Amino acid sequence: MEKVFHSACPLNCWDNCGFTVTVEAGKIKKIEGDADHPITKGKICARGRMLEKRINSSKRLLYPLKKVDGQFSRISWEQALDEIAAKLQEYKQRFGTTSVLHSHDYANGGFLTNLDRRFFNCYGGVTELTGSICWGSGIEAQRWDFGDAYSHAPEDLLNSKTIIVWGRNVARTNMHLYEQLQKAKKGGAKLIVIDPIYNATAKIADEYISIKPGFDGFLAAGIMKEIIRLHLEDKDFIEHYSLGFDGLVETLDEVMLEDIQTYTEVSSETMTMLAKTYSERPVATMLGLGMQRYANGGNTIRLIDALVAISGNVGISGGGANYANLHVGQSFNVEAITMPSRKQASRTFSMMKQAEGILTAVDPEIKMAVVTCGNPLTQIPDTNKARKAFVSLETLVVIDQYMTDTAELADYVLPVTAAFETEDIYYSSMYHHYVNHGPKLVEPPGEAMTDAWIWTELANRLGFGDAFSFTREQWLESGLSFLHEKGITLEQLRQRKFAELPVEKIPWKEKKFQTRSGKYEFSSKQSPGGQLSLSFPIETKWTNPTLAAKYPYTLLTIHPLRSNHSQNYHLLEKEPIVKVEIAEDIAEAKGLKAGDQVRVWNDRGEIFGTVVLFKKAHPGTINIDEGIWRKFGGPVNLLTSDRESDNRQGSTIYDCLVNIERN
Ligand SMILES: Nc1nc2c(c(=O)[nH]1)N[C@H]1C(S)=C(S)[C@@H](COP(=O)(O)OP(=O)(O)OC[C@H]3O[C@@H](n4cnc5c(=O)[nH]c(N)nc54)[C@H](O)[C@@H]3O)O[C@H]1N2
Ligand SMILES: Nc1nc2c(c(=O)[nH]1)N[C@H]1C(S)=C(S)[C@@H](COP(=O)(O)OP(=O)(O)OC[C@H]3O[C@@H](n4cnc5c(=O)[nH]c(N)nc54)[C@H](O)[C@@H]3O)O[C@H]1N2
Ligand code: SF4
Ligand SMILES: [Mo]
Repeated sequence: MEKVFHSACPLNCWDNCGFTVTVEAGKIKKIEGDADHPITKGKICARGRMLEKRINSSKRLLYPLKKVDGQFSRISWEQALDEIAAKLQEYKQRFGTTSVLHSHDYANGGFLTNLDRRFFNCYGGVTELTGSICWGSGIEAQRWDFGDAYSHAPEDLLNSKTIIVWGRNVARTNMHLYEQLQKAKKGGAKLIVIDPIYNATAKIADEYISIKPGFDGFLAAGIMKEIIRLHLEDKDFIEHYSLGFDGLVETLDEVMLEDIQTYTEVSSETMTMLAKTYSERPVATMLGLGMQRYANGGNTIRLIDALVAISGNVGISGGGANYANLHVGQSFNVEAITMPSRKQASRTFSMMKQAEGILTAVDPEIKMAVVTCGNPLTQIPDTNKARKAFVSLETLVVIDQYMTDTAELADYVLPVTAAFETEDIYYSSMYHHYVNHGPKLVEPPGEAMTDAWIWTELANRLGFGDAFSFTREQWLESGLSFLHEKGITLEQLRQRKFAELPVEKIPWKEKKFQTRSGKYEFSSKQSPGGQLSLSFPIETKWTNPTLAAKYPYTLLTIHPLRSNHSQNYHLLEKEPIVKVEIAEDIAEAKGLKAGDQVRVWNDRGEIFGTVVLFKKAHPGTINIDEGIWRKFGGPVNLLTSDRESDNRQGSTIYDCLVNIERN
């Protein structure tokens, strides 16, 4: 007999959809959208539906594996846990706890995936990762400007006169925003898309502005120069609620509009048009993550924030510099789960520099790494360096559902449950402010166990089992403790499927900011961010002409349509290939046509693939989607750099010059 249950999408995504899941004879049969969900309203994407395949696939890891003489063989949980615990004990005694690295990303939005941090804190504190390849530069930038990164509630978009989608691939990555855009357009709002790629969102825009990758900060500066020249700035906001406007003006004075036109390859008329548009409030700016993955990423977001602020679009309905919504995550008691007070030692590497850290750390060296919710061999920059680093470890433990590029290098691979095989709550600090509940619906295959069980078993062996003697219910309840007074409890979530979190719908409405000064900080010598600067990406003809002569094209590596990063490629019906999308001018210059086999390379590596012509892409632009497994010819991170961005919290993976030739 079929039965239908509620659940939620676990994938790292803007949308955090509500699901209905059909179960028959103990198996997941079908995943659909939950029509009751107030934001996602019954619609989900192919990645969500494909979770059925991810759960039921015969390629799932079923047993603990140990590598001996280069070959994996099945071992018992008892043996795996005893041996891993013994290694952890040995490294702690011989070298200290920071000789162990915890490498992770955020592949599963379940709250209890945070228990990995509890484990490593109770162990004594390991080498941890800071910053983020994903959104790090922009988050840090908004902390400097506003004090935190908050967005307007999705429904507020319908109050906007103009919506500017700036570097977000909405139709592909954020489907419910795409629906909102269509609705807003029907209601009369104007849609402008700024992106080097003429993507599906650009196609529905009233204006599409093609920009040279990495130069959005300059574009924002150009628009601000025009706003000031035309006396369109919001003087009241600047005078009463901000700090450092003079510093901003000084920065803007450093560059002429003509130069901005040259760098951005956007006309000055367009900048004037945008200046006028921004002054006709309310304008909602929907920032994406693409444009901050450059060496100047922090300054880029700061300059766009400044544009939103001087045009009077902060704290008003229909406005906002909407980038992420950390207020969502702040609703949960994360510390109750991670127990930071138990940490005695600490060392950090940035997420971007984890391979470099493994290769160069001394006192202590990194002896062991444990990978959770991440696939660094595919997803972190500079794959050749990553491979060298992860291979160099004495002990590598990977906890995953599949034999990924990273798992293949491991000494121990531990099979973990997937969503629907265990209860959790799901939220995303990216778009909307609802938390969703996901019950346990089916038994895991083989001997796959929950992350929580693995940590508990290891903790028992290492003598801190007391910190793990709780049930899943107790942990979930303590994570929800800030919300109990609002009536949000696990029991309530189980019954109602989701809950609206007490998150400000129009952030900064009172114009009281969370910066040290309490004001919006454009640029200030006292502020932690200091002076704003107009800076370049690092791999350009302006900053490195020799490199640009050798590698004349900009490589973007955007998120794939049908996969969440590396999670779905191996489940697609047709075996994936590396598609090399090239702008028309490159095809012409190199005499390439669709279907040609090419090599794309730079000093860091090379990748081979098949040409796809990129209609109306910004001249000189190539894209290869991220996430492709090594066995399918990837990953494109073979070409990207592990440099950190200007504020050191973000990656520079799109700041990447390459060359291309027929293979
Ligand atoms: N289908 C799908 N959806 C996803 C994901 C996925 O893997 N697959 N991943 C999820 C995750 S973790 C994230 S972080 C989000 C990311 O969501 P997005 O921010 O939408 O995605 P990105 O692929 O990072 O790139 C966004 C856009 O930035 C543009 N871009 C690149 N460089 C520049 C630039 O210099 N200037 C401007 N203006 N635009 C630029 C690209 O052309 C692209 O259109 O998506 C989430 N949703
Ligand atoms: N070149 C390039 N590189 C990029 C990006 C880009 O745009 N271009 N995007 C970056 C971005 S935005 C992000 S967010 C990162 C994503 O990087 P990752 O999070 O590393 O990538 P994923 O492929 O989503 O997932 C990693 C692994 O987690 C496993 N997993 C899923 N659920 C669980 C669980 O419950 N427990 C455990 N232990 N494992 C689980 C999956 O099976 C998968 O193998 O990649 C970054 N890398
Ligand atoms: S991947 Fe994103 S859009 Fe797709 S179902 Fe999951 S949350 Fe929804
Ligand atoms: Mo991400």
